Amino acid sequence: MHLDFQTSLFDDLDAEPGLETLGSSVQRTELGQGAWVDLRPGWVTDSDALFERLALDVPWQADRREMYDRVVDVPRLVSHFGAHDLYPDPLLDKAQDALNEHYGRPAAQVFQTAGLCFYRTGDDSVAWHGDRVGRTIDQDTMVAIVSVGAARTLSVRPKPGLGGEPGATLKFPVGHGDLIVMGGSCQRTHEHAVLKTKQAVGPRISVQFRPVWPR
Ligand SMILES: O=C(O)CCC(=O)C(=O)O
Repeated sequence: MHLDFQTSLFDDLDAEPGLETLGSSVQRTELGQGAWVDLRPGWVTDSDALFERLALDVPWQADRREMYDRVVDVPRLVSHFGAHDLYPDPLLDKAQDALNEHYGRPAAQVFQTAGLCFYRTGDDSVAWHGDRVGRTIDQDTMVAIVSVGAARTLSVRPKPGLGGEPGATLKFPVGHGDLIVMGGSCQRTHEHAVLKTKQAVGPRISVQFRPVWPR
């Protein structure tokens, strides 16, 4: 698939991306009902270079999905790497290892898959949802998301009917190497979205690390 994006928006694309520490630089926000969000701004260094590598090297797919009585385009490009797949960039292996070490995951819950989304413009989005990894098991779990490229807002709110302040939406602008981790009951009690925006925004790629869960 040909991707048209302006590399001139970014600088130092020959730099080698790396990872800062996690530790005490991770800031936790409690959401209530046992849900929380951790934020580690700027976790990936030289993240524009990682953006470019992923944009060019990942086998992006334009999916279509049944919605009511129609089949519609999924408004973003996607790619998925399962537990036995080779990740498209060695930095993703390093990031996954660092996350597993930092969060000390039990064997059944180690991060071992990566789902990637490419939001080309403000028209690309993902609607309100809780991830299946949390909906199909009644245990707490974690989804860790690394964002590169331009910042987009990841919104998180309590699920309708599950208590919490109606309209209590928290907004996390994530891009440029930021890490956000949704944990605890977050996938069961809350939902999240990257909503469309009319603002002129650059392209963003997100990498979501998840455990393997029973279907
Ligand atoms: O791009 C993101 O940060 C969120 C992606 C997401 O929620 C999903 O793919 O389920």
